[in-house]
Amino acid sequence: MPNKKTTDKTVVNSVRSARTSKAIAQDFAEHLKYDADADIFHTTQEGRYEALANTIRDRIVHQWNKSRKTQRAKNAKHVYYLSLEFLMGRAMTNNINNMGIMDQVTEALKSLGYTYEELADVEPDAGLGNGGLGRLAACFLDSMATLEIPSYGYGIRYNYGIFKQLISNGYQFEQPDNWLRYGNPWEIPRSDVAYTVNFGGKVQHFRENGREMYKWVDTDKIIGMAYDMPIIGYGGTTVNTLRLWSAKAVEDFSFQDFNEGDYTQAVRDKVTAENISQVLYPNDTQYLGKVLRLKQQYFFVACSLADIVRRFKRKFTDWKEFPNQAAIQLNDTHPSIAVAELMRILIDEEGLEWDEAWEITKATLGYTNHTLMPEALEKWPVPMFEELLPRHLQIIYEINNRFLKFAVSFFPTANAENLNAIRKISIIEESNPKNIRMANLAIVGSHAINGVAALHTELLKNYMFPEFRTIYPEKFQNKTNGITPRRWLLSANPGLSSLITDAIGPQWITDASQLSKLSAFATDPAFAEKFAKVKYENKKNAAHFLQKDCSIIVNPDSIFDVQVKRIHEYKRQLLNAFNIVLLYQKIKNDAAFASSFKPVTFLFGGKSAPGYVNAKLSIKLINSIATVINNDPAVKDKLRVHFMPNYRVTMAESVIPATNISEQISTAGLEASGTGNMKFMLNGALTIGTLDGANVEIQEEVGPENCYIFGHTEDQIAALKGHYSPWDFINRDDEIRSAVELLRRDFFNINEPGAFDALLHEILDCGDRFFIFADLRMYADRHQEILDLYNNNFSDFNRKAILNVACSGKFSSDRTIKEYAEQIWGAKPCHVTLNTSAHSVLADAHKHAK
Ligand code: 26Q
Repeated sequence: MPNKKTTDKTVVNSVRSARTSKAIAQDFAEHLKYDADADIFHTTQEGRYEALANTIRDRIVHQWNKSRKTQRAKNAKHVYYLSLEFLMGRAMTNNINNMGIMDQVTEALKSLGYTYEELADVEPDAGLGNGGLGRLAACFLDSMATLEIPSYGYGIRYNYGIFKQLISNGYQFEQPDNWLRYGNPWEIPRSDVAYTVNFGGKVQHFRENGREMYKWVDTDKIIGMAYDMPIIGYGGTTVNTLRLWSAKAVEDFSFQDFNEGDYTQAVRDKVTAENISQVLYPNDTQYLGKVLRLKQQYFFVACSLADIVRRFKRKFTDWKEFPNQAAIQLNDTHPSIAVAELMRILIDEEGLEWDEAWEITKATLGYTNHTLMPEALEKWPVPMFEELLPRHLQIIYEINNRFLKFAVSFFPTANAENLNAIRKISIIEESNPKNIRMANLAIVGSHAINGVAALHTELLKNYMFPEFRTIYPEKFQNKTNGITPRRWLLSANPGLSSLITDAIGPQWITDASQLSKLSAFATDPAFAEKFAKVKYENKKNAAHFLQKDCSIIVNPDSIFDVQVKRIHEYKRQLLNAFNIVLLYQKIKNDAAFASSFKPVTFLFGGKSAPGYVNAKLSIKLINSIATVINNDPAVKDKLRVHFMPNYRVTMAESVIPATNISEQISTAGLEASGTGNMKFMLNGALTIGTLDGANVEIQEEVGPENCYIFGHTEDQIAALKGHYSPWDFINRDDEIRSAVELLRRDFFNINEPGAFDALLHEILDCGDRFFIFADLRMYADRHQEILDLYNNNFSDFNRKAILNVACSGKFSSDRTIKEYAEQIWGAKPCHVTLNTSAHSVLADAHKHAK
C-alpha cells in the first residue's frame, strides 16, 4: 500500500524519468534554471543545449544502472573493445532516437518556443578518432548495445580530438580541437574508478617458496581516472558504457619544490603526467615511434585490464573462468601491449604459472587487423621499451622464445627459405636497434585474428602473414565491416527512413536484411518518385549545411559526386582530380559535349596527417583546380568543384544522404575495407569504385549492373609492379596527355608556379606508386557512363539507387557484431527489461536506508 509520502515522491521523480512531452518540458525548464543559475529569459543557446542534454541524460540513468546490474547478476560474458579511437560524433540525436522519444522532445521544445535543430546544432563532435578505424569502433558500440551484448568500450579521454582543419589559400592548416571547453554533459566522471599506472623503474628478481618472482619497482606513477559515456541500444533497453581514461598526476604538485621557491618545477611533473591523455595522434597509416604514443597505449591498456580484472575478482576466484567472463578485442595493434600486461598481471600479481597464464591470455584476446600497408605496422625500439616497460620486455622475450621453439617445427629444415620465415615471424626484429613487432605479438597472443573484408583477409593470409597462417591456420577469420543503420540511415536520413518504413515497416531498423523487401518497389513509379524527391530534399538540406558551415554554395539541381575520407595517396583523390581536369578540357574543347553536359558538383572532404607532404599538396591541387574551374565562365553552372573544410562525422551525416555518386577509387589491394562506401550505398548513391576492400562485396550484393567497377584488380596491379611506367598510359591517350601538360604548365596555379612540381615529379617520374594513370582511362569512361545514365535515363538511375539501398543489408554492423559474438567472443545477448514508467528515486533511497 503506497502511503501519502510515496505518492508525493512519484510525482516529484516523474519529471526526471517520465517520457511525456510535458515531463520533458518541465525537466528541461528546471535544468535551464537550476544548473546554470539562469534567468529563464536570458539563457544562451549553449545553456539550452546543456539543459536539454541533461534532460535526456536523466532518462538514461535508470536503464543504464539496470543494465549493469542485470548483466552482472546473470554472470553474462562481457565484451571489452579496446581502441585508441572512438569517433563518436554528436550524441544527442542518436540518444534520443535510440530511446524512441524524438517526437516528445520536439514537442516539449516547441511548447517552450525552441526548435530541436538549433539546440542539437550546438553540440561539438566527439572527434576522438582519425577515420575508419575509430568510426568502426563507434558503430560497433551501437550494435553491441542494440543486440544486448554486455560490453564496454575502453579508450582515452583525449582533451584534444582530431584537429580542426582550416583551408587558407587552398592549403590545410590545423587548429586544436578543444571539444571539452564547455564541458561534456554526456560523460559521468567516476573519481572512485581510478588506477595507478607504472612506468620506468626496474625489475627485481628473487625466489620465494621455490618460485621465481619478479617485482617491478621504483616506478613513476600516473593515475588513470574513468569517465563514462552511455551507449544506448536501439529501443533503449540495454545501456552499455564507453569508459575513457584520463591521466592525473599522483600528486597535484610538489610541495617541496613549491616551498623551495621553484614554482615552475612544482607543477611541471603534474603537467608531464597529464600530457598522456592530452591529444589524439592525427596520423593513420604511418607509425611514428613516439614515446608519448607508447605511453598512451600502455596507460589505457593498464587501466582497462585492471578494471576488467577487478570486475572479475568481485565474483570469481578461479582464473580458469576468466575467458568465460571476458572477451577482449584489440582494435588493431594499438592496444596489443595487452598481451604482455595480462601475462604480467596473471603471473606477477595473481601468482599463476606461465603455461596457465598463457592459455588464459590467448583464450581471452582477439586481434583485428585494419591495414595492408607495411609502413603502418607498429614496431617499438627495444631500448625505448626497456626504459618504459622493463618487465613487459622480459615477458615479451619469453613469449618469443617459447613461440620460436614451437614455430621451428613448422619450418624444420634449416634452409634459407625457412630461416627467413623464422626471421619474419619473430616478435623481435633483429635490426639495430632491435624492434618489437606489435602485430606479431598480437597474433601469437590471441586466439583469433581477423581482417575486415573478404579480400583483405585473403591478402592478410597470403601476403602479409603467410608464415603465421601456416602455423595457426585456425586463428585467421574474416569479419567484413559494417555500419550502424541507426545513425547512418534512421538519424541522418529521416526522409528516406520514413519512406522505407511506410513501404516495408520498421523492422529494418534492427534487422537490415529486411531492406531487401525494397527491391519490389524499385520499379514502383510512386515509390520511385518519392525516393527521388527525398534525395532532392536531402541535397537542399546539405546545401544549407554547407553554406552555413563553410560558405560553400552548391546547386541542388546538379549531380552530387562525393569523395570524403582521409586524404591519402592510396585512396587516390588525385585520380578523381585528374578526371575532373579531363571533363573540364572536354567541355572547353568539344562544343557538342558541352551543350549536352548537365551540371555536376564534385565534393571532396577529408583531413591529411599534418606531416604528410603529398597528401597536403593534393588538397592544394584540388583547391587550385576548383578555383580555376568555378571561375571559368566557359563551364559555368556545368562543373563545380569544392573542397569542404573540416570533414567530420556531422558533415558526413549531412552530405552522404545527399549524394548520387560515391567515389571509392583506391588502388586495388590497399583499402582494407572502407566503411564510407557502405554509408553511401545505404543512402542510395551509386558506387564508382575499384575491386578493393568491401567494394568487392558491395558489387556481389547489388550486382555488377548496379555498381560501377573499373580498373586493375589486385592481382593485375601485382603483375604490373616492376615494369609499370605511367608514361605508357599517358602517351597513348591524347586527352590524358594534354591534362598532364596543363598541370605541368602550372595552368591551375599561375600565381604559385611550381607549387605542384614535387607532387607531379612523384607521380610522373617516380613510378606512380598508386597506379593513377594505369586506371585513369577506365575510370573516366565508367564515370561518363554514370553521368549519361543520370542525364538520359534518370528513372533507371533512380531504380539502381533504390536497389543499392535494398541490397545494403549485409553491411549493417549488427551482422558484423553477431559474427564476432558467435565466432570470436562466445558472447550472448543478455536481456534487460525496460522500465519507462516514472521512477521513484526517493522510494529507492528509503528502501536502502532501512
Ligand atoms: C599508429 C601508430 C601511431 C599513431 C597512429 C597510428 C594509427 C592511427 C590510426 C594507425 C592507423 C590508424 C587508422 C587506420 C584506419 O582507420 N584504417 C581503416 O580501418 C577501417 C575500419 O576497418 C577500414 O575500413 C579502412 O579500410 C582502413 O583504412
